[in-house]
Amino acid sequence: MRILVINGPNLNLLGQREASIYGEVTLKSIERMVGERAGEMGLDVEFFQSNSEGELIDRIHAAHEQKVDGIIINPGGYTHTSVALRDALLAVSIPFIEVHISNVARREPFRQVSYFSDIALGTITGLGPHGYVLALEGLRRCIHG
Ligand code: CA2
Repeated sequence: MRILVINGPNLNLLGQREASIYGEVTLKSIERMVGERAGEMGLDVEFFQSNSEGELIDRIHAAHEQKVDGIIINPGGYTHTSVALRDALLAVSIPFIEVHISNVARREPFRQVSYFSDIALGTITGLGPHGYVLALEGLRRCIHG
């Protein structure tokens, strides 16, 4: 089973700024943690981060060609704005879980809208970096039963 983990804009800054909201763990160490758990679970996992909407869309299209079975995505700020990224996920029909590190429900009103939640298998929010590991487990269960 092949899984792709996608992180959107500014998440490359994790662990370097705004630690009070996003914590002190870097994206590299999140990827290491998810990679280790995927290894234990016998899953193939790849990681992609971009600050550009077009690159994120191109990566989702490529995932379709690669026959990726499931996607874990934190669309960052695009969560609340990007019809184009939503359309890309709909176009490839790859099941995905939406992850947010912070509890968006507790934040500004504009963060209460997600262009992804209604088409995701599920959403994990507010559990910090561990949310990505939980998403991996959820994805395997949803896809494999
Ligand atoms: O909580 C999340 O994971 C978010 O997707 C993060 C996005 C935010 O726009 C969403 O509303 C919720 C922002 C990512 C910015 O990440 C930073 C990390 C460190 C320092 C600065 C920004």
